[in-house]
Amino acid sequence: MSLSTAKDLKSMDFEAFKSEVLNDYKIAFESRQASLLGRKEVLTGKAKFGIFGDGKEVAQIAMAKAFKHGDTRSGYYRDQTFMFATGMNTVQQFFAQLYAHTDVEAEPNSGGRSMNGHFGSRLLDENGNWLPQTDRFNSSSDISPTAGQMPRLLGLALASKLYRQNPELHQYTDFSNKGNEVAFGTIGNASTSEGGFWEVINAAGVLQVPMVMSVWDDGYGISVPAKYQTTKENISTILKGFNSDENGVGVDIYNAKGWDYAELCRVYQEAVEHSRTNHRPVLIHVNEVTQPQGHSTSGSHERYKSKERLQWETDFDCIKKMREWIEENKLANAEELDKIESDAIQFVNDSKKKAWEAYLAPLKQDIAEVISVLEQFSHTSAQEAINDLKSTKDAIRKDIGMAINKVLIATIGEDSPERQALKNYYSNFLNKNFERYSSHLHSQSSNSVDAVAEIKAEFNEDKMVDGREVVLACFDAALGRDPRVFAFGEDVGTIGDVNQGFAGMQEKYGEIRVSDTGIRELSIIGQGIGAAMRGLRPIAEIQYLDYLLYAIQIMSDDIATLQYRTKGGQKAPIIIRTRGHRLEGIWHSGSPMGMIIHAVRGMHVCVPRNMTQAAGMYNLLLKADEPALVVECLNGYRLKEKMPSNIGEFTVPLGQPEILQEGSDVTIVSYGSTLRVIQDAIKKLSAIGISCELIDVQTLLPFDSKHSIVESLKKTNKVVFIDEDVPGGATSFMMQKVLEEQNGYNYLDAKPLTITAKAHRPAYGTDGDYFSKPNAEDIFIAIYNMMHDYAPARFPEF
Ligand SMILES: Cc1ncc(C[n+]2csc(CCOP(=O)(O)OP(=O)(O)O)c2C)c(N)n1
Ligand SMILES: [Mg+2]
Repeated sequence: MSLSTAKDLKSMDFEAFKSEVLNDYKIAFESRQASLLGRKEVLTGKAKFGIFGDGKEVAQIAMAKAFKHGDTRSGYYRDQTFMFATGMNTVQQFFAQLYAHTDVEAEPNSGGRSMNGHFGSRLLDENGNWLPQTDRFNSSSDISPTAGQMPRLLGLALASKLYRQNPELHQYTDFSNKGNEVAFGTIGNASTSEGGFWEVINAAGVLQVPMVMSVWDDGYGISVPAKYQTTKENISTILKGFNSDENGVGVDIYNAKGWDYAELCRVYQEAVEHSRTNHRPVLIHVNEVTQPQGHSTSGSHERYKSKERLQWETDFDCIKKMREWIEENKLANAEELDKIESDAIQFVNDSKKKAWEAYLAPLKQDIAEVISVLEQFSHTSAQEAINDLKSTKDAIRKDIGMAINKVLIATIGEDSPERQALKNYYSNFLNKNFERYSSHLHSQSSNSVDAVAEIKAEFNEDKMVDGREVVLACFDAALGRDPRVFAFGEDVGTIGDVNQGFAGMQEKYGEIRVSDTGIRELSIIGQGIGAAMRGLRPIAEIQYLDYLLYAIQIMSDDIATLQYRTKGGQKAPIIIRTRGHRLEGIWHSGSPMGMIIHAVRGMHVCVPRNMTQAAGMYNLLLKADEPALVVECLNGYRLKEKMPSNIGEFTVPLGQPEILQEGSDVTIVSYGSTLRVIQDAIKKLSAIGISCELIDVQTLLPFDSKHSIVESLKKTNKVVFIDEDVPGGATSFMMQKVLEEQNGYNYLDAKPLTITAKAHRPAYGTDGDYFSKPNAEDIFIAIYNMMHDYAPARFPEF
């Protein structure tokens, strides 16, 4: 479609103008039809859930007109019209998602993984490499948590600022044309109640980034009206203080009515132009929006909207209003418009049918195939299974799985070639469905962390330096080597972070590369996510591990799911740097590693014991294309380490434990700051003849990819897992990995142990720490008792 602006519309000749308007009407009308038919598909059982963009069509047509190649969207489930108008989705693809078609050609948003209305364009090719972004329209991939699109939006907009202000980035023309791209956000009125919305609006005002935020305001959030959502029931009224004025630049606020095509085109044109040219965040409050079919297929809006409201929604339906406007302005008569509408109905119907047939075709093929395998089987259960499959209307893969399993259960003990053939078929079937439903938790590209070659650290001289100087030298090398690398966080800029890991880096590389942020952990991470999606290499710092909780939601919902939810269509190789485990008090010495690793499967989680290991992990991560969290040891910055001579190059591979000390009686598995405490205990144990093998896992995710720890158990036949997390935290995870996954239970002569911190947060002060966290004495006693149980004669009661 043509994407001329409202200004262009005026200068166009009448025929071109008319044809553009009618094309807009056609798209809006088709989108409405898609909503109406989509809902029917759910109600008749062909799809499981539906949420649609009815009532928002005209505003999105206007937004699409201002959207240019290279721009990016971060929005939510109401945006189908925008996706149609920009060509990022076809109507057929929209229905393919409704049916959960698992082919990314048919369903490019998510390969059938996300429910309908969760949009996203393919930013990667089938090998996981970046596609160009500047020659096309882009959409980041939607998530369901309301306002979850906000943090990422900030980073998408910030990337333009970096690309504009740092001339060294001008070479990356696939990602940006000198920062002229705008990031478009959309959000529902009720979702502006979320903290993330306010955090990002404020941060965008501080950062002055090209972000165009649209609020689709239908007065409700499911059933809850604006009265309970928004002060003064009006988001743009209360945002007025953000407007640029004599006190400075801010976020400029615009208003438009959701049914007023001409006004919407004008406002979008003006607001987006302002944002693009001046790199200014703007917010467009699109008011008087309707939701003709109610919130979703889960219920009807007659339950909570008054008769008057329902009547108003009918009268001010944007498509009805647009049609009236076209007729009033004599751009088309009723007959022409009727024709557009009937063609649109036909087109959407056809698209829906094609999507359904395309969705069914591979299923039918799978069913025919399994039936032919089952037909080889003489057992009665096979005939029953065939009958079940044949009699199930629109059978799905679950039915196939159930049918095969039923036959295998009925024929347990039968050793026939037919049964073997069915077992083979079953395992093939499970593999194919693993690919369909479980692939791409991590990068499968040639830049995955596993693909990066190991380069060992080298040491020319024995000079010892403070640990913080090692990470500093690593960051200095990274910033010097690659203009895409930039770092930011609280106190990262002027003072170079609270522990001086970036000391002097802002002076050396400029404020655009090394910067301070406000205290806003959620959007610090979002800043990194969006920038990483536009080809940059952000190092986002969270000052202390204890404050990662403010960001864990977006790490879990957005970063960790990104590759998975797009079936390899998008990536955000952000590095999150933080420090933790041990220092002082309830909020400066937490080590909630179990909580973190359970929340962020899909990311890597590194727990380096010292700054040299940390530096090697940063070097590796910067060569790879995957997101990771690195938790440095808070009490390690002043400990002395040797400076590697190849500080910018050496890598520490992920998922490879290191044996720090060899021993023969007990295997101790741990990581991070605790290792130093364990080393004290080991000395005491060794003095009385207990030999410990100490293993540093180095990374919790991935965990010991080559199953090396079990080798130690084969020798010691005893294992202890130690950390500073709560009981049953990350130690239980390590235990499951070693005993179950690596079959370590086979080699045990003693009950496996975990030694952890107490269930409460650590108390303040040296004694608080001593009695809250595992100490050398606790560890000594626990391991001694283990040896006593095993060999009481040699090791009498403690
Ligand atoms: C964090 C979170 N809380 C609750 C929900 C459930 N939920 C989905 S949509 C919605 C209402 C959103 O209303 P609004 O932002 O006005 O968007 P609209 O649907 O009206 O366009 C709610 C509560 C959710 N998805 N995420
Ligand atoms: Mg709403």
